[in-house]
Amino acid sequence: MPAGYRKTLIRQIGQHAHSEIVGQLPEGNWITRAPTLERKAILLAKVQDEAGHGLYLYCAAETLGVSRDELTEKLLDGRMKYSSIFNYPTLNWADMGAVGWLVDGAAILNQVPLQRTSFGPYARAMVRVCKEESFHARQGFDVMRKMATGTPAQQKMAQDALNRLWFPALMMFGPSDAESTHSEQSMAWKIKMNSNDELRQKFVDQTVPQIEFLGLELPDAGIKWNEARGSYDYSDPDWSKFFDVIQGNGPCNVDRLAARNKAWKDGAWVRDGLLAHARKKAARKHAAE
Ligand code: BYC
Repeated sequence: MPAGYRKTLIRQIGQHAHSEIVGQLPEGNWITRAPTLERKAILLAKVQDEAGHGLYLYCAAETLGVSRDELTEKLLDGRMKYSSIFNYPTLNWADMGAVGWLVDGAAILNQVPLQRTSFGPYARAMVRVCKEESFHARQGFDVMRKMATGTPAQQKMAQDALNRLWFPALMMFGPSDAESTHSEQSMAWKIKMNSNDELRQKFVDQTVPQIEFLGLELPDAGIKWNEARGSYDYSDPDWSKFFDVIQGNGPCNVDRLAARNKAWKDGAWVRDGLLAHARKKAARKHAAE
């Protein structure tokens, strides 16, 4: 395997795994405050799914010769990135709808093509991840539908969540193709199957009719159907904000990394205990042979 191919895969799969793990935090924030028992059970299951996605992805990365501890340490000291979207706060219950609908919706568009990526362990992990993400996106849309057709206060919360998360969701696909450093090589290697702008356009085209169905206002005055292109025109996100967020200066970067560092530190005794148990088991097996 060429060194560059391996390095790019470790970067992308590792960052993807970290995103799943850090991505539990904004939604985890609402588990104790879900409005009904049913919504709580659904949200809890979704957040657990994200932990599972992280696990499949770390396992896929391990097949490339990098350990999970090594990847985790690089996340914790800021050497590796995770998706920019998880550096925004979740301020009201409608955000749980908007995250499932927009964030998981964007993730699906990006990940469905990755089921055909050239590296088997990554492609196979994506099959299950995509099935689960489809459920996540639908539950998000369902929360959003309930809020958007609810009381005037609920409708306002739904609109506010859409307005705040729209541009951050567009940024999930990465910088514009002109500024994407890895796209050309990654597409040649089939690590990436589509360019950032292609997937972003697909997301806009898929989501605008859903916004209209919900009866919400469009979050961007620049959204207009373009007959000649057969697609919606839309305004570019403020890319300076995107680069600021991925450099560590988003609204929640410090909190997110602090939460992951605390979890890693607090969980040390569990890891030590499991390793001690595994060593004892192996020694017993060895003695019996
Ligand atoms: N956020 O050359 P480019 C989820 C970085 S989890 C942060 O275009 P590439 C979910 C990029 O790393 C969703 N950084 O990069 C979980 C590079 O910097 P480095 C995560 C970003 O890799 C829980 C630089 O910008 N999905 O769905 O060719 C709950 C130049 O960019 C971002 C994946 O990870 C960003 N948004 O393309 C709910 C999918 N965008 O590394 C949901 C797999 C770019 O040189 N990953 N950067 O320092 C990919 O498909 C690609 O890595 C990306 C970026 C399209 C994200």
